[in-house]
Amino acid sequence: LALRVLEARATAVSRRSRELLDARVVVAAAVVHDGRLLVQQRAYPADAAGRWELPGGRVEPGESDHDAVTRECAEELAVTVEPTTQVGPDVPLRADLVLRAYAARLLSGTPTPTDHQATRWITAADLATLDWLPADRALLPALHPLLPGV
Ligand code: 9L3
Ligand code: MG
Repeated sequence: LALRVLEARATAVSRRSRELLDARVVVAAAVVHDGRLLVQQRAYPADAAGRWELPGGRVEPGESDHDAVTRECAEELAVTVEPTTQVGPDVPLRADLVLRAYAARLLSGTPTPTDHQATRWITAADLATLDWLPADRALLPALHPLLPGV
């Protein structure tokens, strides 16, 4: 009996570790161009509408983080970007979902929102003034050094 109890516990522990390892990723792009950061204003859902975020979205099964950054920026903004290194920490969105930002270079296009209320190119001084989504706000200390000082 003791052995079966131990086995059951081991199964529960390994299921939990698999859940943590499988945490899904939402990527975000920190596109800096001419000393400004590209941000966009959400249109939905209601509690996020009007608030600002880095462009991005969920990584699809089998897709790399970098490919997801490029795809999301093409879909949401009609621009071509090249992602590079991660910026800041993984920020928990929910128990099974994290937000992961990557620095990215603008290769071509003019940002044109397809799914958002607005886009803006902001300066370091603007960072503190926007009404950010909470997860994106956690990235501000890591975003600040990407922009020229004021
Ligand atoms: N999210 C938060 N900050 C961001 C992005 C791109 C996304 N910079 C959150 C909002 C949603 C979830 O991640 O709850 C999925 O993002 P999307 O597919 O709605 O863009
Ligand atoms: Mg999105």
